[in-house]
Amino acid sequence: MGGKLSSNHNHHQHSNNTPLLQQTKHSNNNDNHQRIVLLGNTSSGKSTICEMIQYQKQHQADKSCNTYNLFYKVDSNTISKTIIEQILFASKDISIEAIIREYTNDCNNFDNSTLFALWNDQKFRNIYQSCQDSLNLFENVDIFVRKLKNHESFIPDIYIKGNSSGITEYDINFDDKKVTFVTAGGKTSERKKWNFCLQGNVSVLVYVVSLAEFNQSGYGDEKVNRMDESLKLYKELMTRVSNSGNNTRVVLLFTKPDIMMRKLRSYIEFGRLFETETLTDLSRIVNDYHERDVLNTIISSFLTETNNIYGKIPEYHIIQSISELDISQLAKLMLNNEKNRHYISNCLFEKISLVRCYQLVMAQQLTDLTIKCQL
Ligand SMILES: Nc1nc2c(ncn2[C@@H]2O[C@H](COP(=O)(O)OP(=O)(O)O)[C@@H](O)[C@H]2O)c(=O)[nH]1
Ligand SMILES: [Mg+2]
Repeated sequence: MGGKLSSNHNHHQHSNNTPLLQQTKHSNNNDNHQRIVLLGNTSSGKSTICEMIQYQKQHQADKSCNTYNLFYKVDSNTISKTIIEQILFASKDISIEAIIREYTNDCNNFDNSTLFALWNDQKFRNIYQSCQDSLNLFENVDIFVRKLKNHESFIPDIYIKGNSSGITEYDINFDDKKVTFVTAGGKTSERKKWNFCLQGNVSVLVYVVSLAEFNQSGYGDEKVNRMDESLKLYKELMTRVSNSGNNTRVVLLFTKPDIMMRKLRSYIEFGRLFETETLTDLSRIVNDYHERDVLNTIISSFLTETNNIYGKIPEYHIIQSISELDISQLAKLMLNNEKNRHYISNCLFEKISLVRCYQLVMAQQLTDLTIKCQL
């Protein structure tokens, strides 16, 4: 697993003696080679972002070619098998084996049809839900199953990805510009390689934070909260950037807003006090389940740290890394040097649903309703 695109990206060895965060020689819009470095905790979406950008570029370059096939490196049956095996391995619920045996006797041969059957079984879904966050299980099984059932063309391992290790470089051409996206694994054991990514020219340093990690524990360390860990790592990184004396462009990228919303709507507790002052850009975001309060609190904590250390507020964007629209907007913003715009994923501006309206009416909380028609 892990969805390695071996033909499209490279693993590199780096020497130890190049200075960190050298002032990039090409720092304006006319650069013909940029180096964009993405760092952040494990599972924050770094590889997904690079692969989605690479996929989109390839698709734009040759619309007639079946890009899905080029990127389709892992068969969906193999991914279904891995999903079931991981849930079986991770769960402490002894009934899981019996549930799986209701659908198959051959525990060496799970495939898509086994996953479809199990995913329809509420007992199996409950077990998955109960251990998902503590055991770092895949978060997009629902989307994966739905897309398979609808026979959609999609790259399965964009949604279900294993942890990456080492440094990976993706060379992508944007018109006359060559951009190298560099990422490194985010697990504790991988973080010492971050320095290598920062050697040499860095056009943009992107720090990626998953908004869904507020209730997750550190990878391999249950005592650590993953969001606190991300903030601590960010502080350390920013201190290094600041000490290097270079005016490196820093972008904070918040991912998984959809999963954050899903968690809050299932009444998973945020467990921290809300920041009272709301960032202007976030004021229009839905707040039925404190989505805006949570988002504002997380983002504000990162912005405050940057301001304390670096003396300025960095750019920030909120994207769903699996959304083609969000990815194309992000690529534009990073390459065009649009430093003052914050991109916020559309998924956070959901219109109020009929179900939610009904709930509000029943709770006598709906005091005013305006319906506008566009003819
Ligand atoms: N639903 C959803 N899933 C995401 C998002 N970003 C990343 N993922 C999923 O999170 C998992 C881990 O992402 P990955 O790119 O491997 O993280 P990395 O460890 O930072 O490289 C993958 O299965 C992605 O599909 C997002 O914004 N929304
Ligand atoms: Mg990765």
